[in-house]
Amino acid sequence: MSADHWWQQGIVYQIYPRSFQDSNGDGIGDLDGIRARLDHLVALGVDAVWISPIYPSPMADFGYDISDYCDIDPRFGTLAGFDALVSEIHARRLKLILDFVPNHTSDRHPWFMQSRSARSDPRRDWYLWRDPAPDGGPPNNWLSNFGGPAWTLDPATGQYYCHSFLKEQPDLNWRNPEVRAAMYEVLRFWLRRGVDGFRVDVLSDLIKDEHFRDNPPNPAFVAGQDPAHRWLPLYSTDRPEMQQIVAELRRVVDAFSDAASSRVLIGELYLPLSRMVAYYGLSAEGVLEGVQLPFNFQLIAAPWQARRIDRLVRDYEAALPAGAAPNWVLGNHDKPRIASRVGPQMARLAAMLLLTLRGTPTLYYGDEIGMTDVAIRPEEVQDPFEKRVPGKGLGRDPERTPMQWSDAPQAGFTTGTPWLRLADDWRERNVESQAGDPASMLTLYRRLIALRRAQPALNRGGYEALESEADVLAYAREFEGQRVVVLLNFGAGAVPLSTTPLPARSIVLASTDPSRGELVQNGSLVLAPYEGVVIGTGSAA
Ligand code: ISL
Ligand code: CA
Repeated sequence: MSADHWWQQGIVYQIYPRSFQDSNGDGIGDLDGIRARLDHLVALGVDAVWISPIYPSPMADFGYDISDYCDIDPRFGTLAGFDALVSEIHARRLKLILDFVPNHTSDRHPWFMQSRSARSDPRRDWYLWRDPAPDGGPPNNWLSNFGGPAWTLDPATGQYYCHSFLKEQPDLNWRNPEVRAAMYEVLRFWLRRGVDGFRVDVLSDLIKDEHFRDNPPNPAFVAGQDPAHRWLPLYSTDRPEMQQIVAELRRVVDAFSDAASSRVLIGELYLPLSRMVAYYGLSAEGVLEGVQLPFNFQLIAAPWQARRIDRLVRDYEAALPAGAAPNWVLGNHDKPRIASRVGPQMARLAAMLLLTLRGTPTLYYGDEIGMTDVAIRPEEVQDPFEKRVPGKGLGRDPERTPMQWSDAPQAGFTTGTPWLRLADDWRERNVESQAGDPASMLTLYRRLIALRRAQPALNRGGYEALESEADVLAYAREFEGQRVVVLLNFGAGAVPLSTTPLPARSIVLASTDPSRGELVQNGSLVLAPYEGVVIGTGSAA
């Protein structure tokens, strides 16, 4: 496998722009704010920034409802400001990945306003319009991911339109060639401005069943859980026709790639493993024609036990088509934060796992300082999902709170009132306080990232699962004869390692335990509770 592309060797950092840095005191993060904080990314050592949507939007879903694909929302900045950001990002040898939201527009997008204006409008077919069922109800049983039916009646024209999310997010009709052409032009617009790739929102859902058949019941559904899971999304997700669209998207982006700068597509896919890897688009000739990185979210749902994660990594490695680039994710703006899911000690282990597995890591802003989910009072809820399906723990505000930069007022995020409350711990937990602390989460992240960069075995090497004892996950990474062994103790007890073979003349290159030294005595080692170590023969980072 050639590992020459930046998106294979690099590390992606996700910024939720509302919450990263406000530059003008309105309490909402913006592009100038991001520009002012690029040095944090450089010090951290990441390679690419993915910014969640920054386009003009009524903000019904905080930017995932787009009313103009080719401009910047005034709350975030201007196109000129965007161009300045691109130059500064590139000047720092970082890459920029934008969020591309092809499944739906805002209901305020001119395309939808035209489409809904009359059945005879030339843009009518750009969206999914259907007659009511015989009883006047929705055309089928499909559900919105955010609660309620996926259909809303437009009384003026007497038809329902489909929306996989809010009614303010009507789904585009990707069977219509004009829609495809228009959306490919959107990609070209940003590629010409120099962006290095796109994270593609809900990639699996663009094409729906041509007969709009009812989804079948989900046998695993338990009353009280997310109501959207009542049916299996058989006819609304991951249809066979998706593969052709994915290949088309890839060709659009590839046309802008050259030896000096290859552009990347990252697909957001919540699918079972065998279906997720299909989005690499393996052709009959053995060529990968799909997205280069179908997001691998398995660590987000995984039970945090060594044996379970060992199995999951092996299965993933085995399922990858030849030449496919793996990737790993611990969290994002839709899921509870890793530090809250597994606790502060295990979050350090999780950082080591993310940064030593084979494949591109994506890091969610704030995780590098161990930010946790923040309880949001009912009267302060911002997320439309929580508003529509309250009290089930589905809301996404807790993982979207402002970045904690320092112990200055409002954690240095804004001089105004933040759009969402800060975590209570911001005076102690922030970038400034952790930067000089050898025991901090930030120091651990910086060290692991530097080590990954310094050790070809970690960023380019193969993956070899190792047998190990107790609740320890063990694997080796090897590149051109250089071997690194990773040992992660998921258990609450100390583990004297006796069976895992360590490289000759081993030293500890990194540990989650800041008090651990370099020495490995007599080729053996006792792992502390929840300790992870990287063992190799080079010098420690
Ligand atoms: O159904 C899901 C997974 O089981 C959801 O997580 C869903 O796939 C996911 O929420 C899609 O997320 C993306 O699209 C949404 C937006 O609200 C999210 O923030 C975005 O990441 C609609 O654009
Ligand atoms: Ca602002």
